[in-house]
Amino acid sequence: MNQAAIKEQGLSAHTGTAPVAQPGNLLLFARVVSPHHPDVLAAFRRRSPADSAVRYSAPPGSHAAPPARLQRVNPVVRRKASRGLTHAGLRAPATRHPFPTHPQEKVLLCSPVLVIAFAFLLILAACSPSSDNGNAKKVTLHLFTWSDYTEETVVKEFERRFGIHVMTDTFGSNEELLAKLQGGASGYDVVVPSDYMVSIMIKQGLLAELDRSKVPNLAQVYAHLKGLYYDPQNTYSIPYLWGTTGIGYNAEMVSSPPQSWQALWDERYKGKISLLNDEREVFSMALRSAGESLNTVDLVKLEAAKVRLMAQKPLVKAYTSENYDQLLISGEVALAHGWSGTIVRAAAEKPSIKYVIPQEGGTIWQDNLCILKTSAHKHEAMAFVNFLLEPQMAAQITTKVKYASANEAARVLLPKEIAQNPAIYPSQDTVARLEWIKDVGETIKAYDRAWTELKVK
Ligand code: SPD
Repeated sequence: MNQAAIKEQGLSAHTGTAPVAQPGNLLLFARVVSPHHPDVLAAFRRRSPADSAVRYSAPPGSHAAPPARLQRVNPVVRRKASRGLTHAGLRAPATRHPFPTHPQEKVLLCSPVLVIAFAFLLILAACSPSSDNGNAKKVTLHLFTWSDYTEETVVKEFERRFGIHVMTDTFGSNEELLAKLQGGASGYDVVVPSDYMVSIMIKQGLLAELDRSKVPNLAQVYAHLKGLYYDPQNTYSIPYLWGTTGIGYNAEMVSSPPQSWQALWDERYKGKISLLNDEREVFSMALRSAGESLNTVDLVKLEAAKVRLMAQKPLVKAYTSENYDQLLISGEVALAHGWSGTIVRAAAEKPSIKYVIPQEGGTIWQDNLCILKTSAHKHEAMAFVNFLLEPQMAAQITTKVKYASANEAARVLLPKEIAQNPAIYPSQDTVARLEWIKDVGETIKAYDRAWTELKVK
């Protein structure tokens, strides 16, 4: 990280700690094998950043690190282990061997051959590209976020200003995010769960408490978006982007603008309807279409919603959260259950596409920047979170992704057609018809069963 950026963020400098060559260690090697022995050289090479344990840190902007890989290898642990550091960043106590104990060893230690070998190894270690001697390795932050949620120029600017790489992986639903983390994906630093998922992740102990003094831009977040039910003190989450769930439609393909969720059961649009591939969102739509709360824990109501969704299934072309904008643009679907920003983006490409929130109301949601408890780069992660909330950056992100920024100061920097677009920044009246998805506790198992039945049958 460059020094100015470190100062700006009040971060402590990472100077690279572990000298590779430890004379005691080298002598221990020398006691048992020749310094030219391939094993000795290999022992040094293993410290190289080009080592396979760390090689997945691809260049910035690359999407090359598959989560499965992250599950297999926690590079931080491996890297620290190879430098003799514990996971907590402390130096592991050196193993002290009784030395020298044998008269022959004393002779060996005095031999000129050994002195030369020792000098050779010291030079080798000093020249090794893996040496940490003063050359701090660039930190790579791993961001796990929604697809189509990143503004590349903003990320590049962060990398340039802070000297930190950012690698991005994406997910399509909160449940996918949670499943990957529960499945052991351990290399991520910053994640972007929605409201109810923040509360679940807090309960499961997955999130780190934030040092809010490192996120001064939190002060610029709209007061009504802070301290929400899922994290009342914003101890673990920083509001990022928010939006609504409604229907995107192609006005050239439907007889009239849909007023009700019932439009998604209209036989005339058989095969021309897409639904989000998102358990809670799909049940929210089905529950609200019957006038129920989208957080019902009443199993009878939930079952009735499932029956309605089953009946609707033959009309549905696809359950997708990732390409319904393209389906709308290409005319493959006429009606898409979807998120505000994604549909506004489609509308920017094809003006006959519109967005509506049905009269029965639907979901309001907020996605949040959180740092995982397992993150090895919490200071850098907080710098990143704060950076994304700089008004200029936040405005740039919203201009691209078309979701409302939580940053109040960003709104005045937005082009008028975004700042005043009611599909992006809905009116108070619209918001009054909307409901937040909440953690339904144990009832989630019934939702999971119903969702699985719907998807497999
Ligand atoms: N393509 C990005 C969409 C982000 C949507 N987050 C919304 C979650 C609502 N439950």
